[in-house]
Amino acid sequence: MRSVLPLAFLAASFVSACDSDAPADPDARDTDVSPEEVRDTSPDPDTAPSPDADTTLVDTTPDTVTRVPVGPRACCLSMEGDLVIWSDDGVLMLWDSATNAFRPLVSGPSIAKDPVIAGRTVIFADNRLGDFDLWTLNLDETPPTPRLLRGGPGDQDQPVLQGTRLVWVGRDLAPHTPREAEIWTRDLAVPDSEKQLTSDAYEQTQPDVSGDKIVWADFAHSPDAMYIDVSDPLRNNADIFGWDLATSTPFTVTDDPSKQLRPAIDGDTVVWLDWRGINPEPKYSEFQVFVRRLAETGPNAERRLAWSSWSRPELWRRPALENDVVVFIAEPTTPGSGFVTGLLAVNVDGGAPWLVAGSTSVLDSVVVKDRHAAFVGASALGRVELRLR
Ligand SMILES: [Ca+2]
Ligand SMILES: [Ca+2]
Repeated sequence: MRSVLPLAFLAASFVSACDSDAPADPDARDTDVSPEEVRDTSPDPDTAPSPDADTTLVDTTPDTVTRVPVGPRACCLSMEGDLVIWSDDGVLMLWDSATNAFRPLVSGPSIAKDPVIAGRTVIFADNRLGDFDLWTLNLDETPPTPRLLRGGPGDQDQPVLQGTRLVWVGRDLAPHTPREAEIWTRDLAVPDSEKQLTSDAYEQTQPDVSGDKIVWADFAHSPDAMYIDVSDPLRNNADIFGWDLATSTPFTVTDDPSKQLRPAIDGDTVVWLDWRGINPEPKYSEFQVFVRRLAETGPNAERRLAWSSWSRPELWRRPALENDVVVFIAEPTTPGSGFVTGLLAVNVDGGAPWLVAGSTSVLDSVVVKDRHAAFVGASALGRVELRLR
């Protein structure tokens, strides 16, 4: 270790110096990534609304990609059927991919972010009352009118929604820092069903839900108890924890001593980004996609599905998971494709990842629903049928 550590810190400093105008490790909070710092604002020829827009993908992937032009700050999206909702510079946008019509759903002057949709219900975080609260609207209304769903001091944000099950992160207690972050949930169909699942001095973030199970990234075992924006490989060692609503008990997905973040759950299968075993330090040039089926325990229960070399932390995004297929944002390895990022898919049971769609700009988010994947990033938004392999 004596010979490794100085090298590690030298390398960490080097990364920090080279990347001084960007967050060293913004992976704990999507919304902390300043768009102008990490996203290419140049026109993206691959997403221009021309008939030839898709042809650049033909040689590398047979999947048909539908794309619409979006702004350089487009981020965070959700999908239900043909509808895709995302935040574009604080404005919530709605795209009906069946008719290729898109329009603003919630327009400033406040910032609307983190939209989720289930059925005709949309929930999002909005700071129009001074800090972020959870707001909701019904797409069947004309026009859909936002209503306050869950206010309170501090920020309430990062909602996830499956059916009527809502989960979010709330920093309700003063001084409302990440240390006060807790996981909250309620059933939208059941009055007075709100529950606070955590109560501690550590940061919880990036929740996801499937059925009775909720997972999140937890900083209880991290030296700083919360995400720290430094390029120190010994910091930010978050784990993946969860809560079973059926039994009202917590569970551990992984507490490996290295860093795990950005979990997604589908049924009893959980995937996340993982930095265990990556040498030499720092960890900031690579990441791995890991999986565990919750019924499996023991040394082989946590398995690596994919690995990607990428020195820009803004690429570390939450994988999407449905029916044992994981879709994640990474650097395509296809030579000469011109793609900066792409959607790659891999089966939970293993095998080589395949390219689903490529982008000439840096993608921000991916979701999968009903065998379709949707993605958004700098000047790029698309939806593609997910073909299995
Ligand atoms: Ca609030
Ligand atoms: Ca906490």
